[in-house]
Amino acid sequence: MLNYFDKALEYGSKIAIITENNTYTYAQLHETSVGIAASLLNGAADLAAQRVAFMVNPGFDYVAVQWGIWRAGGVAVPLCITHPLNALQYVIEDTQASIIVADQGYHEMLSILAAEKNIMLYLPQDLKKGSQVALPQLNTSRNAMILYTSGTTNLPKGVVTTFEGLDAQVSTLIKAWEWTSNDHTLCLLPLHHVHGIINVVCCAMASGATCEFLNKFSAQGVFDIFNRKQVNVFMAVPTIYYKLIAHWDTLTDAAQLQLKESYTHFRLMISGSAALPVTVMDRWKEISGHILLERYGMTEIGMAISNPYHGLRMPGHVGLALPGVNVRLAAEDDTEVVGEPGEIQIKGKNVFLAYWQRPEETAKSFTSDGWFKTGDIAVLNDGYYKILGRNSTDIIKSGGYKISALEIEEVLRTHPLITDCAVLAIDDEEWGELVVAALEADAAIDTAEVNTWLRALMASYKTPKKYVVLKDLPRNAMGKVTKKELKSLF
Ligand code: MLC
Ligand code: AMP
Repeated sequence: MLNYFDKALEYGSKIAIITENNTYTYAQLHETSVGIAASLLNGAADLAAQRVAFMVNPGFDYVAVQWGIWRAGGVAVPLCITHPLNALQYVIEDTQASIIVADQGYHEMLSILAAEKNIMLYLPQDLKKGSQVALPQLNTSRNAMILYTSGTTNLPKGVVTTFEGLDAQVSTLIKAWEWTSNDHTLCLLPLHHVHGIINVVCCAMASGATCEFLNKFSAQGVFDIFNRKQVNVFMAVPTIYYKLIAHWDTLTDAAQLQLKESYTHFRLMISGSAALPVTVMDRWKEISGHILLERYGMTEIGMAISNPYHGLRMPGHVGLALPGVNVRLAAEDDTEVVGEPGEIQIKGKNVFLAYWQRPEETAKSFTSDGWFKTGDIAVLNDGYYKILGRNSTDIIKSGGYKISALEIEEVLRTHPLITDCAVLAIDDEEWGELVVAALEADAAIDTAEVNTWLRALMASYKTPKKYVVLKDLPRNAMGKVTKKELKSLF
């Protein structure tokens, strides 16, 4: 990771980033990130692992700010650009960020919080003007990034990764998927999660490849870029492939023919972040001629398991352990199991350092002999891992986003007309899983009003897509809500 910066100088005039309005070379990225680092340092020798939160749209400024933070010795905390203020505030306060860098469009929302908390708030363009100063020498064991992930606790946890960890996550993918400086990828994923940050942007930048950005996903927008025949490596979540297929079906024969030609230009198309339905894989092959490469990962570990670049890509399976990543299946007592389903446990330099300021949570997520417990259950078939499910029904995956049922329940219970509630997932062809909620409330409660109220408090993708209202939620003898029973109501 730290040697990206020197490599960027070597790549020099090569195009690093393409946005809707501009192209930027590696030399520009290098120079701009030095300026940003100098401004962030503001006379100090080293940010000394201060957390710098940044809310910058995907594109050149995002990467330049990320690099600038790292080069100044800060810890990069990317904020989700669609989160409402209270969700942003949670991350800013939890990380005790001392600096925020935000695009103009987000300044108004963040300015009161920044002033109240005495946090410096900058625009990316203000920072770019920094002059040349000596930048700190960074050790790879230093903290580099904190990403927030929902889990089995009601509040999201910050996942801390060091430079060494990020390096391991990136280098295994460059090797396994054969990234080179001739590659040209398209980034349409959000940049506060590993899929977009590590697999797309960091792998591209570390390889001297070109990364093109599409800021607002639309199937036609993707196809327009494909038709330019420059993109040759593409990564997305299964929902995106579903949406691309649905749009393809509406196209004229001529438009389909044009796209078919553009697909011959690709060398690799990957799916991950959620289970890829075999029906989507088959249909995509029919349309594009490409066998999607499915892989498995997690915020805490980057990628761990992948179908091979060369060789059999087994439908319904996530593949084999990536180079440098140790994978085992374990029983509930954390002993290894062979030939039967078990929890995926991971060891390797790719594994995160800790949950930010949560030593107990961190300790609980590792076995006594240092394996990270993913909570995902899998089985090995002919040497290929197949994901069977998760050991918690409170974790929901919708369109590739991980959503905590407990987090939503906690907020719903603060509504004055809701006495109790249960949030659960139902299967959905397009989204993988859909969030739904059962409310214990007076039947007269207006669920549309509840939804509007909730959307002011959390990202809209987390809000339930369906509600049922019950006088009493079904409970077992212990008084615990029986979510399985509720599922049938949807
Ligand atoms: C959007 N909506 C969703 C949703 N995304 N609802 C449920 N689940 C989702 N994932 C809803 C919005 O709330 C909105 O509702 C409506 O859909 C339109 O919103 P949008 O923003 O215009 O949607 P769209 O751009 O079409 O987004 C779909 C998507 C997006 C698939 C492009 O969800 C996405 O980028 N997903 C990828 C997430 C990701 O990167 N995950 C990786 C995590 S890392 P309304 O009511 O307002 O109309 C990880 C590790 C690993 O998992 O292995 O990679
Ligand atoms: P996140 O915590 O957002 O990084 O999401 C990680 C989770 O996504 C994993 O723990 C899995 O449950 C799920 N996941 C990622 N890739 C796959 C895949 N290919 N198939 C099934 N589940 C996946």
